[in-house]
Amino acid sequence: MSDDKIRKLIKKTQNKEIAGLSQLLTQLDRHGPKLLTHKSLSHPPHHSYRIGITGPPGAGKSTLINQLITEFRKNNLTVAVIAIDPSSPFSKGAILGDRIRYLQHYQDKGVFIRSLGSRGSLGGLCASAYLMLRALDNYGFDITIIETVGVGQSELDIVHVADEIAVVLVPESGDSIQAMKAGLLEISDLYIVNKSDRPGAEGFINELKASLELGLAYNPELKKSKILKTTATTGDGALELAEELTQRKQSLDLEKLHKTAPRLQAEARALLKLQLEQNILKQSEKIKSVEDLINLFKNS
Ligand SMILES: Nc1nc2c(ncn2[C@@H]2O[C@H](COP(=O)(O)OP(=O)(O)OP(=O)(O)O)[C@@H](O)[C@H]2O)c(=O)[nH]1
Ligand SMILES: [Mg+2]
Repeated sequence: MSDDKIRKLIKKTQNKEIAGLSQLLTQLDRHGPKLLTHKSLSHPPHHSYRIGITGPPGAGKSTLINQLITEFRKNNLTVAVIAIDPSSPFSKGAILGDRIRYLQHYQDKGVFIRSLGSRGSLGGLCASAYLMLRALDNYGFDITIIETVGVGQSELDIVHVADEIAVVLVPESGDSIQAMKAGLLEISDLYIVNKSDRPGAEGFINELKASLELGLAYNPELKKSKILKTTATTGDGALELAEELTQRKQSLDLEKLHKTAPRLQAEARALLKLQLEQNILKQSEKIKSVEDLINLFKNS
């Protein structure tokens, strides 16, 4: 696609045409980081408040995000959601499940929802996610929510993308210990104890508080994070969560934050990995015989 056509898509996106945004995302997926030469993509005109929602599988992240969207929309804030699915055989089901979960918002022009596979990203967030964030900033969403499954070190790149990170936990035995192991406690700005309709919620919150205090005693550099209680299925606690997040936004300089070196470096890593993977694929496809294979490495 010519530069001129890309410029037109960017213009459409900035005019808040969803069709333009969708086409721009397709082009970003096709042409990748090359398109960063377009000034609107390298220096977006707007900076969306990026909220990372992470936590163990099945903690209720998507259900909670659905409720959060409702709360933000009441205040006329526009919301984009990027749900990053780990590339498991189940992820297709998860995407379908999310479609159903978010159904009530699909007709709403102020809401944009996309699921992304984390496939091919060698851990960490994929290149598409970073490019998508730049496109969303051109559209001018007030808020972008990024859902990731916090299952291990490889997912912790969320820390270089989100302005605020909420870790969702549930009152099931060992969950806080699991979170600690996965490194979630180090990155969390806010804890959400979801499924608080379940027995043991209060006990779990006390346990979590104790773990956090213990963690702080060992490492005073850890953030002092607030704990909020929600029941995503009924929406209990969603208003308080939305208010807390909106309030935190006030003190942030989003543009400055989005341009800090660690953020740009994480983006560079993802984009470089993508290029490398494409290169590997291109070279490997040329191999048709053992001789080709030998020749490939003769000079290395
Ligand atoms: N009892 C109860 N169930 C809940 C609550 N929140 C979510 N659930 C249920 O928990 C299940 C998982 O919810 P999801 O929102 O898909 O969880 P998730 O964290 O997005 O899951 P993955 O994206 O697959 O990691 C669903 O069956 C929800 O209906 C809650 O507050 N209470
Ligand atoms: Mg989910």
